[in-house]
Amino acid sequence: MCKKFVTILAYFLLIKRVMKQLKAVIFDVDGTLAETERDGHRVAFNRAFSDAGLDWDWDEDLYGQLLAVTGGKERIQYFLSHFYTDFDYDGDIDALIAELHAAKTKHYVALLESKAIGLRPGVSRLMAELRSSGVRLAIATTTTPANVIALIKSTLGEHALEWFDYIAAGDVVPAKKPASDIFEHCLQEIGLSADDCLALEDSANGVLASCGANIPTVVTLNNYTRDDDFTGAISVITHLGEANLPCEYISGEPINAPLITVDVLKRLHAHA
Ligand code: XBP
Ligand code: MG
Repeated sequence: MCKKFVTILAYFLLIKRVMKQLKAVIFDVDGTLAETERDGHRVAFNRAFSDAGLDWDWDEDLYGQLLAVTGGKERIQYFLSHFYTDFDYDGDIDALIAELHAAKTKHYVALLESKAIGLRPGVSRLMAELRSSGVRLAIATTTTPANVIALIKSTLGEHALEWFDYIAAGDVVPAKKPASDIFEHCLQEIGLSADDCLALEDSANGVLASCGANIPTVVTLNNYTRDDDFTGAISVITHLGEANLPCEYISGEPINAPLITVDVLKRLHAHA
């Protein structure tokens, strides 16, 4: 009786795995599509501070610490509450933060328009492969929608905005990553369950968010996130890889390939 039950359960699990289909890949933006933080967002924040007559200067190390908090407005708040507690301001601090952030967004978009930042290895290649295999694309990010649009336009061209079924970004949900809200919102908009999708992330906060929404997740780490805790991710690799620049496996399910292709993603997804 017990043996029969185990056999049925084994068949059930096998069928479930065979029937599991990768229908969409949900991309994070900052750190995953492009290395935008150090030479993009950080620079834009500093320009906005300087325009406002503030002597705040976020150097590369400080910015790495500030990345513990997602969202630009939230990051400025975190800076004031944890790093510059002596800041004395008589006016409405929330209004000041909102103004600084709006100015920062303008500087950031201008930086992208000047082509200051390109995509990470393999991003464009993988997107093209996914599209020709019929796997849908979506985005789930903490960053402001204008930033995502500017990045896609400046790197892939305006037409590429149509490649994405949905772009979930910024304040569209009340709680940013590591909360799972942005991924849950994205799933709802694209009409798929977590099991049908795979998320590509670069940070611990991102993995907490995607795994919190039960989406199998692969990580491409970067300089700011290489020491992050990626518990819950299927695999961690250096980047997606190009023909002349193979990716390196870091941890989790082995990749056994120089490039992250649609087939590799399907295999990882099936194992999740
Ligand atoms: C990264 C973020 C963002 C950007 C700044 O988001 O945390 O806050 O650093 O963008 P993700 P804003 O990794 O989810 O793409 O200033 O527009 O918030
Ligand atoms: Mg990220």
